Amino acid sequence: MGRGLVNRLLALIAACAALAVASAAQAEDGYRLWLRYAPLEGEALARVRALPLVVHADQDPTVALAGEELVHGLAKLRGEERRPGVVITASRLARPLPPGSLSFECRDSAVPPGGAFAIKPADGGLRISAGEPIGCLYGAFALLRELSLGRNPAKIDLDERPAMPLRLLDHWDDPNGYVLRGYSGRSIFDWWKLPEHLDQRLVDYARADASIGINGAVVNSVNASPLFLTDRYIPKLRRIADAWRPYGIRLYICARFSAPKDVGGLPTADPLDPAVQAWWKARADALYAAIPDFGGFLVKANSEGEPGPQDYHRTHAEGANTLARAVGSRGVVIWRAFVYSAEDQTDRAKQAYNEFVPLDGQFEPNVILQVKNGPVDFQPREPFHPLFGAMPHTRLMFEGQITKEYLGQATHLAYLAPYWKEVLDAQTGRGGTVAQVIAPAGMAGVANTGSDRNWSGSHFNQANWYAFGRLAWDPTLSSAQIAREWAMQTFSRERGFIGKVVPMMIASREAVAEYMTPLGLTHQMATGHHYGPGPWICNLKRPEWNPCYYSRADKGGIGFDRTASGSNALAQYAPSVAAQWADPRTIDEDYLLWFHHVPWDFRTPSGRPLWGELVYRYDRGVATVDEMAATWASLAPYVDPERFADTADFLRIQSREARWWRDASIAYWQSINGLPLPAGTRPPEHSLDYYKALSFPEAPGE
Ligand code: GCW
Repeated sequence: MGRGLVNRLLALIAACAALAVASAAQAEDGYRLWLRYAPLEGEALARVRALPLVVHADQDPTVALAGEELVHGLAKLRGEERRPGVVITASRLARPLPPGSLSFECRDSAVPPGGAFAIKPADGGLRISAGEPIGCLYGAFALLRELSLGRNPAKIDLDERPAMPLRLLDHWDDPNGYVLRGYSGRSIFDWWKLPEHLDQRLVDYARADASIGINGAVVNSVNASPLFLTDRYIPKLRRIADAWRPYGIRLYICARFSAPKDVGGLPTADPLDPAVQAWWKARADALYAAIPDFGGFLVKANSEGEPGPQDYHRTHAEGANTLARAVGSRGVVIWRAFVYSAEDQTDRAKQAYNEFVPLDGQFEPNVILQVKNGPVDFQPREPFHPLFGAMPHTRLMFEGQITKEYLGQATHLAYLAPYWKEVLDAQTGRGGTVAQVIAPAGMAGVANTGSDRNWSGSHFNQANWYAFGRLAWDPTLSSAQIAREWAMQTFSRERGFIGKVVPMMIASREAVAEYMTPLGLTHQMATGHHYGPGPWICNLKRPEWNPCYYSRADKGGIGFDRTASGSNALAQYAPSVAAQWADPRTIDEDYLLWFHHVPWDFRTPSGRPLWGELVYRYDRGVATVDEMAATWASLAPYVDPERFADTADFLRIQSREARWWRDASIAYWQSINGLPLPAGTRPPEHSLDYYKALSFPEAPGE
């Protein structure tokens, strides 16, 4: 081979390699989340090109990050390679800025602290002002979001402040990297390699959180290992806290209540024991010495076998207060209200209220009670938790589950903003909506992040992380608005895409509720994995772990009587709220079987008997999933091939499994009520025994 040919071949190989790198760089694997800043087009592009890059580089690391983000984001939106921009220092900012500049004022006493910001036209350009540097970072992300949505910079005029102080993610991650109820790979925290090695993913995570206003994360599971309270873990925690600080993310840990015994060498963990109190104080001091802005402790106590103050005949308040005094004004103790006992067999849905309402007023001021959205457990639909509004002297925080343990996990598409909004917007009848009740505290979401390249197990599950942050920032945002901004930033701004994908997202959660647990049924998932149907399960050692406990299905009817003739859980709600749900003939049907046991031939408002209505709802859920799959198929022209195919595959799984849910459930109800299927109904594909015999050793477990 002649030298010329060899050279040409080498050049060709190099060119191919370069192309491969370029296309790998373009690969849409979901890692960039909603922060893709895809190039604008047409007028929007021209307008953003006209904005000069002028960035005020303060000494503060958060302001520097805000500047970086703007430089990076604007360059991307302009379709340019990354450019440094024009950086002017704090001292030079006093000089007049070039007209049309984009500038920061991050210590503006006219703007309140705590993340608030304003973006206003100034000197022919725009100024982001904030009371504290973190407000500038939020402002930078907000500006980039507005521009990404195609907004005209000349018309941007924002004045925002977060609706609540704590906007947290709770990670149910174990020290060995296992994520409880995690469906997106392993933990993002690699405790084994920390503190020396900090994975870049943890920085990218903090940036994504900051972009939606999240300001704290609890790094370990509520079923807590005491390891996190040992000296050995302090440098690991510090390394993360240092990396997160510029993004405004405070680090919290779950504290195992028995830690004084487990790792403290004490004979007891009795919260009233002075040695135990001194131990907690010393632990808090050690944490604050390493991490001055440490957020505090989250505690799951006396719940599902976790240790707690009741092991020593102390109340939850006595337990919480011991930790709260140790932390003092430096942080908070978030105490979970998710308790239900094996002994109390009245109604699981009533137990948290019964346990905590009598303690109202007994908690230290830095204790916050964290209450799940509904009284049972993150089901596809639950009425709001009766504790909201019932403890006027205690700060209550909302706990939602982003990870979708009971809503199809990684594969089923369910956009959760409508779900959370249903609760946040609910009138408690005791001083406002749930969103108003929690405003002095905040919201925590059980995170869906993991080591998967796309972070959340599926591309659409990213929308739930996004929506959670946005709602904690502003619960008055509509589900559609959040879906729209997420989809535009994550996939495509094209009208043809947005006009179809947003309604598809909005319908998705209702579809899941209908093919899994229609008409207010609850907890019909199989034991362990909580993914597929198991309505027949009735032999678990704790009655309230059994689906049959919740359905109360028998020959005579179905549903849980929570009225005065039953458990009377209804009485835990304010009279105005209880009145809406008291009568099975007038209740919103979505809650019918949550509150009422009704005969199979009960006439529903639709005119159909209950059995017919139930089957109708299962079918409608299945049909909606089929429509979602068809909608997605029509969106191929707008979406990159990787993410298009991933989503199409998952929708195929969801279509098949929606039928599984419907068929297995109907087969089981029929075995109980002995009724024929309503005319024209497709019979279940298999026998009940077939569904009962299915087992899934490969499913993510508990
Ligand atoms: O949703 C249920 C889960 C448990 C979990 C518990 C809780 C951390 O099935 O795995 O345990 O709730 O919230 O404490």
